[in-house]
Amino acid sequence: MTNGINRRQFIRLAGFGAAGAGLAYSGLNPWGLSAHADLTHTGSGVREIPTFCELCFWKCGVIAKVKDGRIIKLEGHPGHPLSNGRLCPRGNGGTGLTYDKDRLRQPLIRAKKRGEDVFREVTWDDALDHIAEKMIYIRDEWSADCFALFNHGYGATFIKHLIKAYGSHSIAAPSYAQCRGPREVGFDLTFGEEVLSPERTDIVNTRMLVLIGSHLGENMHNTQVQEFADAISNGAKLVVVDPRHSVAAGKADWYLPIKPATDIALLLAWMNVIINEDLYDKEYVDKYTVGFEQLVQHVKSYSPEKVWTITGIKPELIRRTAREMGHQKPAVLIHPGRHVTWYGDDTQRSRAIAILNALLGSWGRKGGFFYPGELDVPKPETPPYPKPSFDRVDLQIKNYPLAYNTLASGLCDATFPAPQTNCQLKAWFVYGTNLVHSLPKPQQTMEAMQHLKFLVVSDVLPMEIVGWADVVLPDATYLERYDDLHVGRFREPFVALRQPVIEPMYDTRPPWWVAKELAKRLNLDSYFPWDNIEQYLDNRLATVGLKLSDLKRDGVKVFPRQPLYFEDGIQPEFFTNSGKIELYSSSLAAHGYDPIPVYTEHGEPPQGYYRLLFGRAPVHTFGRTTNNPVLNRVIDSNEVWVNRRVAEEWSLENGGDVILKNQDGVESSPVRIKVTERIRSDCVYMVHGFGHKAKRLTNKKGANDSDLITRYNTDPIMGGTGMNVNFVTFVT
Ligand SMILES: Nc1nc2c(c(=O)[nH]1)N[C@H]1C(S)=C(S)[C@@H](COP(=O)(O)OP(=O)(O)OC[C@H]3O[C@@H](n4cnc5c(=O)[nH]c(N)nc54)[C@H](O)[C@@H]3O)O[C@H]1N2
Ligand SMILES: Nc1nc2c(c(=O)[nH]1)N[C@H]1C(S)=C(S)[C@@H](COP(=O)(O)OP(=O)(O)OC[C@H]3O[C@@H](n4cnc5c(=O)[nH]c(N)nc54)[C@H](O)[C@@H]3O)O[C@H]1N2
Ligand code: SF4
Ligand SMILES: [Mo]
Repeated sequence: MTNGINRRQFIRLAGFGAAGAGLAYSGLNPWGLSAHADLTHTGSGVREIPTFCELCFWKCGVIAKVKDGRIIKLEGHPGHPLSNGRLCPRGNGGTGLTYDKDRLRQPLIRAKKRGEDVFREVTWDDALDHIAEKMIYIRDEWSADCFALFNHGYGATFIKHLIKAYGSHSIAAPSYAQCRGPREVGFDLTFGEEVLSPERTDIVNTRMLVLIGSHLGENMHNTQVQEFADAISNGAKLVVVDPRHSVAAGKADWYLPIKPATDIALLLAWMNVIINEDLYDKEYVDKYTVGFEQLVQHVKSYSPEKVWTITGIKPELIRRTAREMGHQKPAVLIHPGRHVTWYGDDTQRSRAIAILNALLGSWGRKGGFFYPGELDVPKPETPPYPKPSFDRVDLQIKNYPLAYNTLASGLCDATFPAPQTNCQLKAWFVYGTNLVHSLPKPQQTMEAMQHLKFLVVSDVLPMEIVGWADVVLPDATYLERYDDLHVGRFREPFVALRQPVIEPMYDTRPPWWVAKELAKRLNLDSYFPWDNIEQYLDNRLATVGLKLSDLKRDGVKVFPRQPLYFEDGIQPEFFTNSGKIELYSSSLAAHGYDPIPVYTEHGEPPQGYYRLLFGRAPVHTFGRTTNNPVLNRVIDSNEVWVNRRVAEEWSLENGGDVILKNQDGVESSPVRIKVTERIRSDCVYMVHGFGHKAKRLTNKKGANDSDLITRYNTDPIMGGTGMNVNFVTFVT
């Protein structure tokens, strides 16, 4: 096992995995899909069918090679802007999901106590009738808003539409309050726009990239990593700020091994140098920003000398890197990161990143942040959704005035009896998110589920969350189904099609079909004014002059590039209170928060404890791929990174196993030790997603970071859950 992956070896394994799996391919087509008669044939009976990936949320274009109804290979779509002809290793290994022998095969209804993971097999009619009955009961007895939807992934589109049509707007994904929410709020407060996904970062054209924790190369979002490699080979300067010497740090011109939780101080010190030495973009700052004078006053106290004592980064290094930023501006990108819910002051850290970018004039500039292309592909008209019966349920308990999206953690909190609120959630529909792994405080999530009247889970594998369901819906995988069109906004706007490259295996069904069938049972047919998905897609594509048959053949249609930067015609417009880039935020001031970010101290690990940090492995996506037999041939477990000096103190041996125990006495499963100089001595690190406990999953190796996250700091501005605040020690 190795973290470095050999691409050629990997592709060979991917092919082997697919061929090695036993297939129960069904030629039956009971829910109205036409055969793939019009798809491209190549010689030797291999068909090449375009679609897009769902192994993570980047949505790369895929070409599936299919022979005799079996997928033999997945390759990058050469014409798709998010893949450029290549997939990341996870995408290559997608067959391992479809052909995973552990897959859910049949709808299930709970047979014993909730959480005991014992079920009986039922028909789709039984399962759907049961769900519809419960949805009506919850709406009649309380209100539709008491039926929440947790979702992640593109398959949820029609389920979301169904839940809104039914009358609930209690809908959330852990990709907001547990991931990029604080970044979007921080950038929106500053520039009046969000960073979005895929990120609008012009990495390929940058002359200087600053990565603050963003571990590109381990975080494998495809085109970002491709552009990162291009930028480096084009000579872009690279600064990596990370307590751990990441893969990206190995490429860096300057590596700053920062003390965890002190990044805001470093960002303010960089601003201090850039302002003091007149290195900022004066014309840009004068023209487009407000609050410069307040910022000048504010950063005075963050001298490199003082910040050295906070961050451990030497003043010369702070000055040297700041000067380089000034020299390379405006083609400098202080990367906004993605998973930014670290310490609870994450909106403020994101604000600090946004402000530094503004000083360097990089927003709306080549090599900084571009303006993604726009494309409107209208959906068919349906009746308006019913009005919510009360204000957002997640905000009933504690208000976060600047949370633009519903908080998954907030919905979980609102499931507990709370007399002061006018609604306690009574039921959950969980689509494509393993809440026991992705929300902090898993014990609390499990307790919340015991309060529910009803819980339905749609998944592809028997994950932890599935074990808690009353009804389990076995989803078709992304390679077996249509979903809604992906209207992508990158440098060019584009429309991409997800289509089945094989028929759904076993008794699985696509989510559009589930949504439409439930709508029938709930008298919501008018919200689904189409007979089958192909008709829906064809009609929607017609609004931009396309036909479904074209996209079935081509997979993607890319529209012409629009201006990307201010210099090529984007009108500088900022949708903030002042209409300018807000270095000083009037919204934050109005709500009683710091209008300019302030560094605040976070607790130190107690004696003998180390801060628990976590991240990604290049071949896995969270826990969703850690059972994938193809990807497990490369990495099938995680390890805990321990600094050499710490390992010596505790007599920990490289390659041995250890149990971690956190500050609340919670212990992990045994995990392999990696003794290394590549991490500071005040923290340890592991990859998230391993250590499954669900009984019907094959791979349970490694330890689960989520078990150890029994505390979090809530972001006071938008409710994000900062999870890097747990400390662990070793059980020896
Ligand atoms: N401890 C800890 N918690 C974290 C993170 C962390 O690093 N550590 N990361 C955070 C981040 S950045 C994010 S974005 C979130 C992600 O959180 P989640 O989106 O919850 O990610 P997963 O845990 O992978 O859960 C995905 C679930 O979807 C299922 N699934 C996969 N494909 C399909 C499909 O086609 N259909 C259906 N119906 N189900 C499918 C998988 O089997 C799995 O059960 O987690 C956050 N939480
Ligand atoms: N292969 C793969 N790629 C993925 C994913 C995946 O599951 N697998 N998930 C995708 C998703 S949804 C997301 S959100 C992204 C997440 O990826 P990123 O946004 O890049 O990463 P994070 O998880 O926030 O950060 C992990 C890194 O931050 C460092 N770090 C921890 N604490 C601190 C600190 O206090 N200061 C600094 N400067 N650094 C710190 C850790 O050492 C680690 O290197 O990855 C995406 N790409
Ligand atoms: S980055 Fe990888 S896993 Fe994510 S969509 Fe692209 S190929 Fe799939
Ligand atoms: Mo994420």
